[in-house]
Amino acid sequence: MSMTSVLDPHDITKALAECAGTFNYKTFFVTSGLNQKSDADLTAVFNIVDKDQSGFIEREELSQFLKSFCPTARELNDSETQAFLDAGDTDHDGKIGVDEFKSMVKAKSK
Ligand SMILES: [Ca+2]
Repeated sequence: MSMTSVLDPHDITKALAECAGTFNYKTFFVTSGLNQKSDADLTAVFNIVDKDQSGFIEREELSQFLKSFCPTARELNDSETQAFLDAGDTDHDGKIGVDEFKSMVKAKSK
């Protein structure tokens, strides 16, 4: 399973371009089309981001989030990674589980 089997490559490119300066996870989820995907698709995406297959997206994997979509994309900086983690880590265990990931992706933007 690869990102491009779940998401349209053009949408990925567009979403990554929007993150060149500042990463906004809500914008990314919308532009990439992730927020419209099925549970099964989001599980597949989660499993790609969870590189070590631990069942969680840890801080290090989160900083590499954009690289999971395109190897040449940039890393998230510390404050972006922290904001992303804070947004998804509802049980405060310092990592993001699959249900937390899905909730974050599906959350309506305010
Ligand atoms: Ca992991």
